[in-house]
Amino acid sequence: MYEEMYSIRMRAAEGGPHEHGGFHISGGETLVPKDLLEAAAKTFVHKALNHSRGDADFIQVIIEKVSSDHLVRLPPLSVSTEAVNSVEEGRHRAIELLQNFGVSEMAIANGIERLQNTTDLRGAVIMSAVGGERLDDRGSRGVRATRMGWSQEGYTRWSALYPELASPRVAEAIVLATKVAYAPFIVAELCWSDDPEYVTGYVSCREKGYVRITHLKEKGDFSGGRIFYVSDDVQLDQFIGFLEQTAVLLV
Ligand code: WAQ
Ligand code: MG
Repeated sequence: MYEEMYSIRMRAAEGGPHEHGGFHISGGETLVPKDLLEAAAKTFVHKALNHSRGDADFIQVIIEKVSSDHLVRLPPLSVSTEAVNSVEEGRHRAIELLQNFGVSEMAIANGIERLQNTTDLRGAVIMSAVGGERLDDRGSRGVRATRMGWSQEGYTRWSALYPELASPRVAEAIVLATKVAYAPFIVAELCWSDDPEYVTGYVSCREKGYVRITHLKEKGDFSGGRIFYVSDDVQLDQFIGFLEQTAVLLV
């Protein structure tokens, strides 16, 4: 049978915990077997303490065992990269792609505007892919997908296929985008990092895969986040329950 897996997640803030007004610095989550748990915790603490968004003074790491009967195994989304020369061109491309993925013009405009004007979002904003209104009530906490990671074999295979992409940042983003793409009611996702030095973002959906766009914001900009576009028949408790509770391993 499969090994027991552990979910590990981290969040870090400066100026106290997020819920007491601390500024969001960094977060992360993965799913690992017991023998890799200590190394994963160390990696997350290192990530929190060495971050371009600031100097964390609150770091929380939570570890939970995941029952292996509840583990869903998924293949990673296919990856492509669109090289663009400016933020304007990148956003234009994001708009075209998201329209093609089934998101309305209004919802795309609202999503981009939301990310552009947000510098302190910990999770994702859930937005109607039709009307473009925000559907969750989580404020700057947002909705975080958790309990997901790579299997060791899966990551080895994937990183051999895409050696130029094999960084922790891209690997984590592929896990997240893949889990989200398999959620019930999802239409598409839009993301760019809130880290000021990282300007590549992506749009994704199950059918068309993970499409990287090399400029979605200017260097030095602290704005960023994620928009999960959902269909209008969404049952939010089911959608959020999948993101937070269902354990997903990429193979
Ligand atoms: N669930 C939901 N939203 C999340 C999660 C999560 N587990 N983790 C992060 N977010 C949201 C949150 O609003 C963050 O502020 C925002 O996403 C950005 O997170 O080259 O580095 O970890 O292919 O800064 C994408 C492109 C990089 C990678 C994304 O995001 C590539 C990135 P960050
Ligand atoms: Mg970040």
